[in-house]
Amino acid sequence: MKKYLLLLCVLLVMSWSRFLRAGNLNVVFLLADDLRPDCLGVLGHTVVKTPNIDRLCANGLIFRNAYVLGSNSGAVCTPSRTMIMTGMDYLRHSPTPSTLAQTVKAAGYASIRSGKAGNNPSKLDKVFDVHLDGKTAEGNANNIIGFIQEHAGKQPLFIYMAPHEPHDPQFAPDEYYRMYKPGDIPLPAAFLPYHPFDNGEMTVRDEQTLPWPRTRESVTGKLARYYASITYWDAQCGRVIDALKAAGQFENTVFVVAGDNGLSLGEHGLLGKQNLYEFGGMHVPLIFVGPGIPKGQTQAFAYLHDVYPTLCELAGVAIPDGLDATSLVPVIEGKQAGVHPVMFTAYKNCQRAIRDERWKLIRYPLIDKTQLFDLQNDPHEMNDLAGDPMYLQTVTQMTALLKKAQAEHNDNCPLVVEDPSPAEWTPPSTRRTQPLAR
Ligand SMILES: [Ca+2]
Repeated sequence: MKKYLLLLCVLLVMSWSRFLRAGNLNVVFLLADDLRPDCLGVLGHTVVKTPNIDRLCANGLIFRNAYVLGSNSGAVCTPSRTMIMTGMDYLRHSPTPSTLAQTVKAAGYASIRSGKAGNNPSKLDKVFDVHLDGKTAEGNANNIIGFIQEHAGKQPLFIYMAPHEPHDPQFAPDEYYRMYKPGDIPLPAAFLPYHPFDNGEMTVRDEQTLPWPRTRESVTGKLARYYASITYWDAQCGRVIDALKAAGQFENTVFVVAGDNGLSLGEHGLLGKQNLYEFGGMHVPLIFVGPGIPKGQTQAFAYLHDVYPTLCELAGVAIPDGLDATSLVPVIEGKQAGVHPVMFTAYKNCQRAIRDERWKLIRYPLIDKTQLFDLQNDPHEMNDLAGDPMYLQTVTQMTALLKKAQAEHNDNCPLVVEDPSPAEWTPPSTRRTQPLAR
């Protein structure tokens, strides 16, 4: 009898310590707005300065191939952030069983979202215990630091910092603008003055933030502001990290650093996120840091909204049944090389793409055009192989994979239309030099 009582006590202590560990991990989600998948020092960028994120992520796991699934609107931020919060694919249109904020709240977390308002349905923001728009990265950091000081140690914290930066107009105080000289900044690898054909979204808002043709001066000027805004954002992330350290909460916190979508900034003659190039709209930075997370890099494919179940699993919170997103923890723990065999991305009804480890196919149904790139030898997609008879079989295979992915994602966008438009396009004559309003 004594033996059984002892066993019972041991079991109780074990489950209690498990509960404590699970319940005590804070979650800090640092989501930048329009941060490219290469624009952090820790990702190998040679110009932009991000010392705080670099220090944090030096011990983290970098997902090199993370993507937003796609967008049904030019404002890619909105479906992206909605997918993050719901864990659901935007193409399926099914309701979420529970939002990320609802899930952590039910698990006993104190939660704050401080960031750009109106970037996702406000009903998703209202679930957070505190939801604020701090207007700038500094204002948002201030909100979050106050929240840490008030709640740290009393409840586990869920912090979602989602400021406006570095989205145009690429805000930063002057001291940051002074750090970057356009003349010192190299042009993007795939720079072109014009995009060579009509991708279905040539004159959307983002594309009008510089005149045509794109020039060295205009693009490097924009890049200088963009890098300044990133460095400013990084400094504010550093203040939040310091506040966690001061509160004794840094060691038991899981961090995720990510961007809500990519940005072209001169690649292929484009500026915005309304395209499916690798250095375009959907490819994003994604890094996890925290207890039990190994240091290194993975080429495993990830969807940005996989962050939802992944954070739950890392923090010890039960993942709700019925999410479309997939936990990346098997990759993080080294138990699986990947959870998505290929990566499918979509933009409105004018662009679809599929990639595997080597090949990338982009289909433009409205102009009956296909591109094929060998990403191993041409990571910036400068050499379209689709018209080369040598690659006919690869185009056929990748198109079959694209159709299969469409079926899996409940995507009914036709890949062939009856009366395709001409691929040629002429830039408008507007000479807009000032950034448009946000
Ligand atoms: Ca965005």
